[in-house]
Amino acid sequence: MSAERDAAERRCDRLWRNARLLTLAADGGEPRAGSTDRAVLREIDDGVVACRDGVVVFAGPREQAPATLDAAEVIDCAGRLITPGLIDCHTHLVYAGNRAAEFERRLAGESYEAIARAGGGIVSTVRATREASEAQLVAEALPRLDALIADGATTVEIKSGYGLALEHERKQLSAIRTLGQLRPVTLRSTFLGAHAVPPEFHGQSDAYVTEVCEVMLPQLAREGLIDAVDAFCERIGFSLEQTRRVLEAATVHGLRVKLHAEQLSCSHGAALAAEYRALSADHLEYLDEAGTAALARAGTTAVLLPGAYYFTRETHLPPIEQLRAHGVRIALATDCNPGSSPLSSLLLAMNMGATLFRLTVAECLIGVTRSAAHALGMAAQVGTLEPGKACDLAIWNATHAAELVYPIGANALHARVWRGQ
Ligand code: DI6
Ligand code: FE
Repeated sequence: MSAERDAAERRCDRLWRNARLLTLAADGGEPRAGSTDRAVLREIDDGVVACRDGVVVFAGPREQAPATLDAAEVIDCAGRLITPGLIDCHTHLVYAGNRAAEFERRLAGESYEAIARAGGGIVSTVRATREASEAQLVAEALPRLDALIADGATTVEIKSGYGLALEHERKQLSAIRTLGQLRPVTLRSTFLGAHAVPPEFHGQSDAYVTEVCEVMLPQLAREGLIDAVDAFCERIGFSLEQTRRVLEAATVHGLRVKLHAEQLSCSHGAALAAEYRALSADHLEYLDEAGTAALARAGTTAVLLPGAYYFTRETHLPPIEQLRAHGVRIALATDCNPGSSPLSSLLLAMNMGATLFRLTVAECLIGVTRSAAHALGMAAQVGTLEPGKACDLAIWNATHAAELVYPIGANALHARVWRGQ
């Protein structure tokens, strides 16, 4: 190959210079390792990021950049902070209607669980979602997705679970695929057929689980609409045995699993999730030590959802110290949904993670990037600024990570880059 041609091929599409980088590269270690946030976040004062074909080819200190590094477009960041694009690894943002009336009932004293038992809650959103067309679902979801994008999200997971019948689950999952074509963002769809028992199966939850496992899951998997499978293991959701059937069916179809576990009670879902090598176990307010140890052994990520904790006025904290002590990877997400967490800001989720759960700044930032990527099985593609990963960046009007976490309702995003654009 001629030197000229070699140089042309090496030329990058775009290069960001004069930036403070938080690469979050995994060799910085986990935030609980006792080192400073600066070391854990792999902070670089005078950094450069270079991108070719949507992929990072260099991210590091200017003085270590190859002398030949050159790009068609060079962007001066004027000292701004660059982090990996943010990842929301747990949302239910495709649904119709809202639950403002239920919110008012809760203000008057009814609990989230009592309303669900009385036929409200998730099932009321199921009614509205079944009545909506796919186009309506897309139109209602877009402002929520746009809000996440506006504060730096470049990857978002979205669950089904408000259709609870083949055609309606398909409509929700297909709306997720459509959203991914409408916006510059990477979307992952999770099938949550076992979210609640639909009215037509009232009193026959086992029969509904059979429908989920033997009809809905196989068919929707064949149609290529499912990236992972989730279930709500809870006394108002599905029992441990029913949940096991769902995780088993997913595994048989070659799909990775996630689980809503120990949100309202210790139902031992986390240990079950670990048994199925789940990507994540989510919520975890009532997680016990045996469940924590199981997550650690399985390498399952703990996804904490402070928006739901806040909005349902939960008072039982997830066992943060125990998760740290066992070395469980911690991610943070919005849980964006109409009933327990009408939150569409990862910046606010980080602030709540710090104020409500006492997570450190590094834990919060890693929680919405590197660990969130693990929770989606995407750690090889996104979540840190390293060569070979997608060039998904968030560029902030800020100089230190804490400036992203401490404000309430402010958005310091200067620019967002998805796949180099
Ligand atoms: N746990 C939650 O917090 C959401 N789903 C779940 O399993 C709530 C969904 C809703 O209330 O609509
Ligand atoms: Fe959820």
